[in-house]
Amino acid sequence: MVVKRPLVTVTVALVLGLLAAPVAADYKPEFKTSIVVSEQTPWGQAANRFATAVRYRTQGRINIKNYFDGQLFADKQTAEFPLLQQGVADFALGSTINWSAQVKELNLFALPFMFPSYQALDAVQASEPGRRLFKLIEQKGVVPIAWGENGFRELTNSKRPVRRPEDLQGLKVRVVGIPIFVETFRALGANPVTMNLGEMLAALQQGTIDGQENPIALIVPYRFWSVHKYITLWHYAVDPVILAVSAKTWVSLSAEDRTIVRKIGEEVMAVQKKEAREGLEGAMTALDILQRIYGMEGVHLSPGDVKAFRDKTRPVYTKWAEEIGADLVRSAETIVESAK
Ligand code: X2X
Repeated sequence: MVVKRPLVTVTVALVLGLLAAPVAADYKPEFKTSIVVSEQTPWGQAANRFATAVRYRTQGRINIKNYFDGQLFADKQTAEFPLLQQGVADFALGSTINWSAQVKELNLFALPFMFPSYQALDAVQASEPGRRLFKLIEQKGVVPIAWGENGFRELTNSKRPVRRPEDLQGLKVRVVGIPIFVETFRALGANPVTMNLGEMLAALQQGTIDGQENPIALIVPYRFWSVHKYITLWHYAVDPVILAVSAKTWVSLSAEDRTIVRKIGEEVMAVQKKEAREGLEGAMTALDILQRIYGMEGVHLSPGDVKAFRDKTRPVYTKWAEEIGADLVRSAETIVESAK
């Protein structure tokens, strides 16, 4: 009898374990992924790869449908994160800008002129600040899987080449509706207007705004070149993308499926990051294409030019470093310094 008891316990546990693991029939027929941008962007393509690979590797147990162009949140991009918290969206490939409305520490990436290079960004994401940000997201009911990228945000406009803060004077520039961007553009003398992406695309066609700021990777799919002749390469903010899953969805998956999803997510986002940087390192072929094929005029800033923008926006940086958390910002600054 004494010998048999552990065996019985193991058997019961096994049976319970098997019963507890969800099987295909337990899952809902459709898992939703939220994406603010269109299918033609590097994020959009990554979302398609993720959905296809997850469906294939789970033998159809997890059937993901992608909702592009902010369909799940009706273009109100700062409302994407709550959808993940509620489980209305199961997954998202979301911009840290849009999620900073709920996770204020994500404003780290929007601090003006904080990140000088991809190396500095990668180093911050891979070490303590990056891990802390993932933990903060997780504490809010969303499980981050991997970092991806929209890119360094550059300025385009229809009026004139922008090389100095004075050139921005009075320019009506669309920004995403987060306070740090509004304050940064005001500090530079521009006239920032907040709009969601869909509204901005309409406004660009109607000519009601003079400028906008987005990474080069979005300029071709969104045809910004057809309305804005000038682009200033100033890397004033960076825009990581995070692939994440609602904690509600996560706990509903079997351990086996969670492992599959995590692995595919990491693989897909590593490729996505590479693609988002394609043609942007070294020789800047992406800019060549914008200039030669699409007729844009690029303004490269010298270190002295960047300093003028940096100096003007310093009060915004200082204020937001406090909001984000002095410790987190200091830790990121130290890593940036040594990774430059
Ligand atoms: O709305 C934008 O500018 C975009 C697509 O870059 C973001 O979602 C932050």
